[in-house]
Amino acid sequence: MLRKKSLSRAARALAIACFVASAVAAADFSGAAALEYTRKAVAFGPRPPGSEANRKLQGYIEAQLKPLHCQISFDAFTAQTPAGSVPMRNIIAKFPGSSGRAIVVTGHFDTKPMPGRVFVGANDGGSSTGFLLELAQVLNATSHPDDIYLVFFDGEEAFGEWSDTNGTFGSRFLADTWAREGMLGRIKALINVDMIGDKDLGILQETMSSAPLRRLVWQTATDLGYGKYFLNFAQATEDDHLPFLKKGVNALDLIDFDFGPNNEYWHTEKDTMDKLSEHSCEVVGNVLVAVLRNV
Ligand code: 1BN
Ligand code: ZN
Repeated sequence: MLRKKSLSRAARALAIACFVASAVAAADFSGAAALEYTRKAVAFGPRPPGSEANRKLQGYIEAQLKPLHCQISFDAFTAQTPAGSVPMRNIIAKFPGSSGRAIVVTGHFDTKPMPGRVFVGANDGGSSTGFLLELAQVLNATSHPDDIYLVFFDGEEAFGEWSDTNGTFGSRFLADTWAREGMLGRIKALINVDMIGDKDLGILQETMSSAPLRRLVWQTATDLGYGKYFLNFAQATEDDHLPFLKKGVNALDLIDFDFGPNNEYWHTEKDTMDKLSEHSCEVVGNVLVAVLRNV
């Protein structure tokens, strides 16, 4: 009897160990999966705000999030752009915690409007979308004390030349919404990812970003053996973190802004899937998953 009981105890312990191991395995960030999501997003073709392809991609993002344990909301607005009024919509997935505080990871899904050219933005718009969709899978399988928000921004790109009022349409709108709602004070950290799929990965130190948050990310990368991908090179770069930074949020931009020789793939028809790698997505994914635990 005693023997039978201890056997069943052993079996239960083994079952629990297997369950824990599988939960941990399920929580690993897969660069291959992130790249596959990216490929699906890019297959919609050029995805400028207001386009049919942009709407179809929104449907795809929503369909991937729907089966997960997250609350999906939409932040729709009409942006005044140099090309006129354009409907835009951010997609927000909240993975609830219990601490009352929040961590936000953001990226954009739109591609730069380039009339007459086929700009598919595999890295610029595609990789951030694929990255966030894979991060959603990881968060779905992991417990976390803080609310974690994943935000898919529309309208990051400028219609023509970038300026304070042309570009970051979605992030400016959400920063205003969250300010009104009293959400900004709950945010421990906001990290934006952009162009992180580049095969030749090199993330610059964005100088307007929060220095302590940047140090945490760089230290985490070094600890994981990924130091060489997180450069010593520092440069101010405007992106979707900026509207939040301007409102006092602890925010950081992770961007590889050296895409191809002399950045020649950036905003050109050369920004295609063959310039990306699973490994680059996985490096940034593993670093961010570790940072989310320690921020
Ligand atoms: C990043 C990717 N950005 C646009 N696509 C923001 C940016 C705009 C970065 C102008 C540098 C210059
Ligand atoms: Zn761009």
